[in-house]
Amino acid sequence: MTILQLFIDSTFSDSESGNTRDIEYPADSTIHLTAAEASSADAERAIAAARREFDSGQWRHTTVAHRGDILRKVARRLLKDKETIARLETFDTGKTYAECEMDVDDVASVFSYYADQATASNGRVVDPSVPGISSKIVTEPVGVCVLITPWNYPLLQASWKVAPALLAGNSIILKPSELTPSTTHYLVKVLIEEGVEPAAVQLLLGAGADIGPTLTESPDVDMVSFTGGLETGRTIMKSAAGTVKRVALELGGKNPNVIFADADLPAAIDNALTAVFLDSGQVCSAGARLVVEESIHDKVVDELVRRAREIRVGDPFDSATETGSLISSEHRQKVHTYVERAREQGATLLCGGEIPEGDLAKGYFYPPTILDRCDQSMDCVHDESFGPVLTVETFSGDSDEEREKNAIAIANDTIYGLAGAVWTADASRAERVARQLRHGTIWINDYHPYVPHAEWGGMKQSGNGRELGPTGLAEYLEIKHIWHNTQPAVAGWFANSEDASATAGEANSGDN
Ligand code: TXE
Repeated sequence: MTILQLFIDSTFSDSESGNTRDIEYPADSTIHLTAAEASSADAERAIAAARREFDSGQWRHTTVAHRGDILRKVARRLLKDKETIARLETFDTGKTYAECEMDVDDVASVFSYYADQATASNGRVVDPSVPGISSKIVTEPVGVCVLITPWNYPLLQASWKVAPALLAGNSIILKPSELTPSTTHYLVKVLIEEGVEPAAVQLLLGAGADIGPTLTESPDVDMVSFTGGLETGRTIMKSAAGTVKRVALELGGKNPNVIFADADLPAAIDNALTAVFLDSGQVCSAGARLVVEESIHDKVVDELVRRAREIRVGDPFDSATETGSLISSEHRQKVHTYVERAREQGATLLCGGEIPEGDLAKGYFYPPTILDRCDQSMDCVHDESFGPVLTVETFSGDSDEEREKNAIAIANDTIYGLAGAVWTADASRAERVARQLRHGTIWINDYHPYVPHAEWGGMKQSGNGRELGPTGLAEYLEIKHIWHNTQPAVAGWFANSEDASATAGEANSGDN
């Protein structure tokens, strides 16, 4: 069986301890791969190698155009290897092969987008209006960047960090989820083969909790960019505080999908299904909270239930399958516990909510589940269950203004702030609501699309910083102001400055 190795100091190797981890195919719980399990000693070696490369190596001194060219080659190569990569991703995640193929397209677009950014100038000249002064703002790479990614979109999440970090000239240490190492390992090989300086890339595999503190506390690491759960994000932020390193966090969401009575209902209902059940709900921006106007509740919910029951859950490689399995037995249990607790707390289960038996019993499948008559007192409404579970809340009011105000209040009633949507035929209401929702991405009459050109990230406890777009590159750049006095002169601030000037004058004439 293949053993995936770490990549440290330009060499693929086992971990120092020799420890390994078996990787499951979540759709049938068989082991399909073994991966090296990094220890703190491996993390120390990776940090030292990355530091050495950044302080005295070549990558940061190559031209940005050169680095952009390499990113473009990486994009082309990923598309060429799409089938292989999509298979690896399916085996690691249990999501459908069709979705994994689309993910590779998205990953290639991210590399292409940042390749294009190589021509965008980040510097600027400042005119301080002082004779003899040249003043300019330049950008430089941040340094050694630790990039920690989760299991739901393994390669895509990696690409959002790797492409801008490398374009900026940083040294990177990649740490994918211990559950889904394959495609990130593949990416590292592609990066090296397509021309990235090997010393600028380190790959650590294994559990984050074990090597995390070594990475996040190290004074030799300048930045941590993390995508994952809220609790882990809090831990990382605290442990990075000791060295005041730059931290970028994307910590998921509890995203409201608001439907007003005047919306195009067939479109709203169809998209509400994709919003929450795509990739079995294991999506940070999943529209897991339906916030629907009371007057259309029955119509919308009846249709959602009918359609949810028809969603084909099963073999990820079968082209008829619409959604695959959850990532692990542990995660499925977590999702199921949220559903059971919601029922105890008063929610009405309309469909799903049972761990499947029969053909699906070998894998970690969970059916599309809808919980009606929910409110904020229920754990499944305020916590991220991260599974195929839709909670339904309603809003009403005596006037248009009151209904709008109530919908906004419910949609904002969460500690998270990643994404949300509003469905209405009234364009001015759509704009008003969109501006008042405290979430980093708002879709109007749509759900889920994103483009690499547009920033992605969260408000409130969904994190800080932004990925994608120009801001996604700025995260990996330091800004430096260079003030150049081309006619240096005595400043004359302190009392003996005239003497200093005279002394300097004498010295100068002596020289002559
Ligand atoms: O994530 P973790 P888990 C949410 C979702 C899910 C919950 C927990 O609600 O149920 O998080 O999932 C590494 N220092 N999201 O436990 O632990 C870990 O190895 C440094 C939302 O799988 O956050 C992996 O590489 N790193 C999310 C990465 O962190 C540490 C996507 C994410 O794992 C670490 C996935 C530590 N102390 C889950 N502990 C999103 N925002 O899209 C763990 N890691």
